[in-house]
Amino acid sequence: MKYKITATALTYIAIIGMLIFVTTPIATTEVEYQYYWANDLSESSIQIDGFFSDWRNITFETYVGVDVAIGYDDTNIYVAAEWADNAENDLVSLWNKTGMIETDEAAWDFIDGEDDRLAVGFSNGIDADIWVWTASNRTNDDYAYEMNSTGHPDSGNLPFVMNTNGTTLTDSAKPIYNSTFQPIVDYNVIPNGTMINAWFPQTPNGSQTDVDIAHFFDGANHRVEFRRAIDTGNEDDYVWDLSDLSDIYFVISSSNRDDAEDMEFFMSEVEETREWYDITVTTNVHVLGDAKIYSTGINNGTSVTGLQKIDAVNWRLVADPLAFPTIVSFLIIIGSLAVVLAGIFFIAGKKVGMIIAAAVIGLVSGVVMLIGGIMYMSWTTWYSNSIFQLFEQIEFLDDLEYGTITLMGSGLGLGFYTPLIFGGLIAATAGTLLGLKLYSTFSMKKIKQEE
Ligand SMILES: [Ca+2]
Ligand SMILES: [Ca+2]
Ligand SMILES: [Ca+2]
Ligand SMILES: [Ca+2]
Repeated sequence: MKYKITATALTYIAIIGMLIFVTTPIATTEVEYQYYWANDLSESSIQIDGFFSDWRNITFETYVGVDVAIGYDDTNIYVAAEWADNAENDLVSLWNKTGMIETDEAAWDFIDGEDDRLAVGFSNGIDADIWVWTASNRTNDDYAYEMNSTGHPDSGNLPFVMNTNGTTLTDSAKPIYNSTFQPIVDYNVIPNGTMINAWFPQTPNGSQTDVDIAHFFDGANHRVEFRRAIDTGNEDDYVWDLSDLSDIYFVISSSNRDDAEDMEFFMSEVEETREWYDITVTTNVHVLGDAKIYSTGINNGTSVTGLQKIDAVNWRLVADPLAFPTIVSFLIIIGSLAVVLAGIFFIAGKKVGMIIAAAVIGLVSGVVMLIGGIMYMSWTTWYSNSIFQLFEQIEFLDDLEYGTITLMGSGLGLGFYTPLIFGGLIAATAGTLLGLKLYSTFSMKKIKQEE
């Protein structure tokens, strides 16, 4: 009699467990919205080598024709930028001697250069750090040229020497070095038609060597990677905390065949960062593969609730027929058959049969959780990659045009752990009962034999 009661109880527990699993959220997830240019790269091990395989999981966005991604880890800030260009141009501007005006006063034409260039930086309206790459050798291969938003360079040797007697290359300026970078002592002896570089490379040092850089041109695209310590220790470098982007602006500028007249560029301000979203997402993945997402969020500090839900989104099951919900569905069908089997045994009064059926139910529930656990990592990866597209359908999030959704935590809700808890309990209890039953059966036989 006690086996009958136990088996009946186990069967009900198994059914209730599965029902709870089917009807409760599979994961309750907190999602924090971050702007694309504040990627936490702690897990990404970025190499400054001009290749972007190390950025493959990071969201790039396009501004002024440049695909750009920005991030940080505990010690560094990183920027990766890629833009289309059909030729690598690296010519600096030139002086061309056209004749003599007076005995010691030559006439010069300024010949525009053709230099490809990218400048990126951060600004808070007061402090700014701008990092410049040029294809020409007026900037160093290993370090970006560093300046502030008014074009004032960081201290230390600059990566170039401008060949001018003034502070500009034009406006009645003239070269002071000859073609071999020697000071010009006699302008008369330079033949007419002589071209002299308006820039010469120089090895940078000091605060001009804080930004590591690497470049690669593949014939169709320039790629540049930058890395700088968050805190360089130099007075002319601001300590940027990209994990708190309040009032920080990213600025960017690029050009094809720049005239190489100066190092000052108009920088486009990319994005304010005052808006910050904390989004709580509850998913309810039914075993047939539909998803419903309910969201509440905070927009600019204002709580936004009562949102649209997205239903009948045939995710996962469509993309991957062997996905988690499908396997769960399959196992639950087996479990249900086992329940029916248990019922038949129950009516027939077969104790061992009921316990075996209960054990099968328990094991099936346990396997649901096991497979669920195995699938969980890929599922959460897919989830974090895909959920932003779903968010875009939510009206209040329409303006979240740029960004990545970071999955901050997995569900601790009943839904996901129900099969483990119920399945584990049932399997353990049923297994123990089965063992006891077999033990007592064999003991009885032994006693009978001894008699
Ligand atoms: Ca790289
Ligand atoms: Ca070019
Ligand atoms: Ca610096
Ligand atoms: Ca600086």
